[in-house]
Amino acid sequence: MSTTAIPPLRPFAIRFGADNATLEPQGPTLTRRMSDLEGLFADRHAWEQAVASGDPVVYTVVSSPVPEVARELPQSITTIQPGHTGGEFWMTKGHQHPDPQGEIYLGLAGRGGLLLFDGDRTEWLEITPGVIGYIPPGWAHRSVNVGDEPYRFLAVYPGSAGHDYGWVLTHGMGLRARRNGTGVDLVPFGAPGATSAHPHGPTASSH
Ligand code: M6P
Ligand code: ZN
Repeated sequence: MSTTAIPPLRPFAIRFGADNATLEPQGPTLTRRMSDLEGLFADRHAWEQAVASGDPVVYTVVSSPVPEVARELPQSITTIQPGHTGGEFWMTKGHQHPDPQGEIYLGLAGRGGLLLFDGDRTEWLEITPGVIGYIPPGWAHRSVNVGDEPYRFLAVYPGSAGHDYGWVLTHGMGLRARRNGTGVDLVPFGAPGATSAHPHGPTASSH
């Protein structure tokens, strides 16, 4: 099986291949390149240069066959490559759930951060292998690779939660994660040197 299953599903086991982040059975895979992250890095010029020089893959999302529909519980494995653009660590687009429901992330490999923003308060959780990050309903979430190796995590979320990317473009994420030597600087989202969150950003999309 390499496509999304149609309910009602029967109980089944999924084998996770830790070496290359495969799932068996496996559902759809999503690849996000630098060009897919328009309007998200503070330094637009650095982002344009990265797109022009190879448009690298920033992260991939491998899903199980469980569909994103009400009452089901889809899972996915996200792998964010190490890198930084304009001093900002490579990251996911980040999204809010249109239907405010919780989600969990379990660290599998590498060093990551989970940035959460409810429109007012911001939280930063360090996610390393074995750590579970809890995303409460109503908190937008973005993952960041703060290490030198691929950062990988398992996500489990309600099938009807949805993905609202426009919310992040409108509201930002409260903080940005910048590289500082071997460490991380968390700076205010609109700090000096940063452009606004979405001067030419894409519009909301469902994925
Ligand atoms: C995790 C889950 C997915 C999400 C993915 C990438 O695997 O939260 O639902 O799609 O991360 O994040 P984004 O959708 O923000 O690009
Ligand atoms: Zn989510």
